Amino acid sequence: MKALEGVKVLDFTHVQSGPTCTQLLAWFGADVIKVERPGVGDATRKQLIDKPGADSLYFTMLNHNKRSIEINSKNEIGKEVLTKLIETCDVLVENFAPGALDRMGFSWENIQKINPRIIVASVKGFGPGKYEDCKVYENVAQCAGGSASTTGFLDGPPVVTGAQIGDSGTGLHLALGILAALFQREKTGKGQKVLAPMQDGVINLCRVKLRDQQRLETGPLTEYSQYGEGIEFGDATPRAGNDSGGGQPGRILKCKGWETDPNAYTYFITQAAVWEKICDVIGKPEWKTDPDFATPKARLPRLNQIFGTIEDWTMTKTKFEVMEICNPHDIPVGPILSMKEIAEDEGLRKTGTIVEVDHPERGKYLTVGCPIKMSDSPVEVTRSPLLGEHTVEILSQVLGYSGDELKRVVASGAVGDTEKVAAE
Ligand code: CAO
Repeated sequence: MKALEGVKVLDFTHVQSGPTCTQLLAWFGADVIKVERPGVGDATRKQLIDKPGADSLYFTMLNHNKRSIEINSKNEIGKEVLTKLIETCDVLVENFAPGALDRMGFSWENIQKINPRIIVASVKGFGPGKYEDCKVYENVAQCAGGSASTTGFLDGPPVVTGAQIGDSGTGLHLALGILAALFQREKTGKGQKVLAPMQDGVINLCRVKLRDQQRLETGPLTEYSQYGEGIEFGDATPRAGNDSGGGQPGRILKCKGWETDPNAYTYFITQAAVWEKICDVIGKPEWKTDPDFATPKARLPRLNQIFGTIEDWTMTKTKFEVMEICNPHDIPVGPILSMKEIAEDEGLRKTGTIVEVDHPERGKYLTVGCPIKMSDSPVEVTRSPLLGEHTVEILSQVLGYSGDELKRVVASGAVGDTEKVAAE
């Protein structure tokens, strides 16, 4: 038994934002039917190719546990098949450019007429307003959502983050909206429209930076490094390097080996509750009673000196030794783990967060499994589908096409290469 068993999802998504959402729904147990353009499929299948002839890691890592059907949504018979899928499914998820679904003839009004219980969930770059018609990719959303302007160092340009907060972040937001809409449908019997604009999702994740924007009105942001450095604040939340975003000052500090290893660093948080223990660990017991260091307020203008001294200590240890020494004292620290270290982490493999999957075209590869763990809805990650792998299965088992009806649909070419599909 899985949490979403019995829920059918018509997955009209492509690239990253939409597919991350439907992949989560599939991991929760929904039957996710991915509709792809005949002969072409999701553009990511053939992007960033590492093994000629095989679906890319970009595609395989975003489309596990789904079934694939090829349908030309601009062809009359293709539209007939899609209409039947809309009748049958509980949720339609899409992240086409604005207006694309309407141009196919599937406006919200038309979809509601076909199936009033269906939930139509969309990712768009922007919400209603002057940018609503724009196409958007990850980094555009990071820039328009306040992330880039607040990431990086004060003396450098805005920086985008490696975490795909615009795409995968919005996919998560959308999944949450879909689940809430399914829950509401239990009481109302009606579907609804769910919209997750990427800009809004990024702004939601940058909430603390809007907090700081408003705090600027009443004075400098004392936990930012620039405060201790005597650099004046402007009128917008500045870039804060690796300063902690919360009320407990923190920094990234060098560890043993930093000269040659780009990831020999630790994050170190000088949480007030454990300040005295930090003083003992780094060999500065006198700071416990020194009025310049004894209170959080007194420490704020001296953060560069404090973290400089802590770094003198961390540089004598590896990032893992720092962790082993600090953890027993409840001092919050974290090693900067490289993707190589994460890929090799046995603990993450045991919990199913890093998973090895076998694929007929590319062999074994690593992926990120479901990051949400449920005690009564276990996740087994299965490989992504080949293009149109389930076309016949879905036409016959889900939509009930058989005999001459099935032959008519296949012969039309609306569901992929006629000969190939007929052979199946
Ligand atoms: N059969 C026939 N046509 C199909 C089809 C199918 N199965 N699936 C898609 N198409 C058509 C669409 O109808 C559209 O045609 P029209 O422009 O004539 O209406 C066309 O394919 C292209 O769709 P698109 O505009 O969505 O795709 P794109 O590659 O040009 O743009 C993207 C990609 C991501 C910029 C755009 O889809 C978008 O802005 N999406 C919303 C925001 C989003 O999710 N961005 C994140 C993507 S992840 O980085």
